[in-house]
Amino acid sequence: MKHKKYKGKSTEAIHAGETFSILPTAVQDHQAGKTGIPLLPPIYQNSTFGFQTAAECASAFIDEESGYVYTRWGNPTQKVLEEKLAALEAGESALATASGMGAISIALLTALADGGHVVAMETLYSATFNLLNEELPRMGVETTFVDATDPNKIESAIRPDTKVIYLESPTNPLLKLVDIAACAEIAKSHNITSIIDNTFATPCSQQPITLGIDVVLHSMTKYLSGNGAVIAGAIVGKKEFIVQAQKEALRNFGAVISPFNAWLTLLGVPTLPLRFGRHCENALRIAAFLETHPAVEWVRYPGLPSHPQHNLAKRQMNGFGGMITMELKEGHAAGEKLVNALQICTLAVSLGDVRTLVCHPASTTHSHIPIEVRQQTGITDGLVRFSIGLEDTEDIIADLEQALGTLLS
Ligand code: LCS
Repeated sequence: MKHKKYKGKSTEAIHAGETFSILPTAVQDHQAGKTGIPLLPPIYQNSTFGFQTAAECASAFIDEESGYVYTRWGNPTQKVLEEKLAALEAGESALATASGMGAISIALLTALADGGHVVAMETLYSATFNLLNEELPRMGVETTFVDATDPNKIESAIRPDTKVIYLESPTNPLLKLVDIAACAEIAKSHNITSIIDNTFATPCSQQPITLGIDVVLHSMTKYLSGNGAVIAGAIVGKKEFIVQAQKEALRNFGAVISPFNAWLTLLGVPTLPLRFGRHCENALRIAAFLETHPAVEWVRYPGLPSHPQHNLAKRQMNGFGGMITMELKEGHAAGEKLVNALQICTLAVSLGDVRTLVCHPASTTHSHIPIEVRQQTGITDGLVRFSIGLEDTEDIIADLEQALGTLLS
């Protein structure tokens, strides 16, 4: 796939993927002089595609790049989105999926098609951890979890049967970073597939493929769509890997994106660079404010000099993102009190929304996990995670100030 080279991310987010030859009806109508070109791709809301002759149908089966047969195998609306994603992540090809977990599962099933062992970052999004720790072992795939903030620990865990190095940076919810270029180098030197979940950073902040990573994953539910309207995911990588993922695991396990969700995501992507810039600006100011508050024990934000990997963040990231994690001095009770007192910040899971979302894992998402296990993985009682939205900074700070104030009285 060839991409036009644009000078900036915003132009790319708006124009990449608009190769109208992949919109069959639109281009035919345009060529026949019947219509102008639709500037927003149509939603091809159909499960199957009809043919006039057996020969036409047979050729679509053989050359799937030029023809569509069945939406589980591909759909023109999905294809426009995929072209845009490949351009944004500087990858050869992309595959949109039904969810972020769909993307992670399909990428792992593809890279582990012949079985093997995984070396993974020890703190990952919880469902990813469950997939590696509970689901894949049932299929004979073992994972060694290591503190990948030290790339040497990855190298030491590699076995002769290791097929995948699996990373997230920044991690959910502790915002730890990995040195992406160093990890990619280790993977290359051992001929192992490197995979990274780039959901928190987005391609506006870092493009792991340009740092040597093989496969980039996204939950497009988050910043890429940005509208809080869809569950969607993406895999970006070499064409050979993407074609294999599409023809084998995706097709057979069925985690396909719906044409409508692909279209809704396409509405969000063009404003990603603009939104991401604002998420970053807001988050940096809010993180600095939180750090000075007497009810707060510590704040983790890659853009703050207090982040243990701030130098790596400055080297590797172009914008530190919209996620902030902090620890309250008074623990569990303070966490509950804070989320109850907030008025603009909304208590909700997920992230990357236009609204500021707040979550207190100990009383919600992680309440069923024994306290010793939570503490081992850093999910402490006073931990609060913010996905800073696009509201005016002053309003978010005022809301935080009044809610944190209730913890001091
Ligand atoms: N990767 C990361 C880093 C995530 O944060 C999530 C979801 C996923 C993958 C899975 O994406 P999905 O299948 O939901 O599209 N993170 C969530 C969170 O922190 N709260 O709710 C969902």
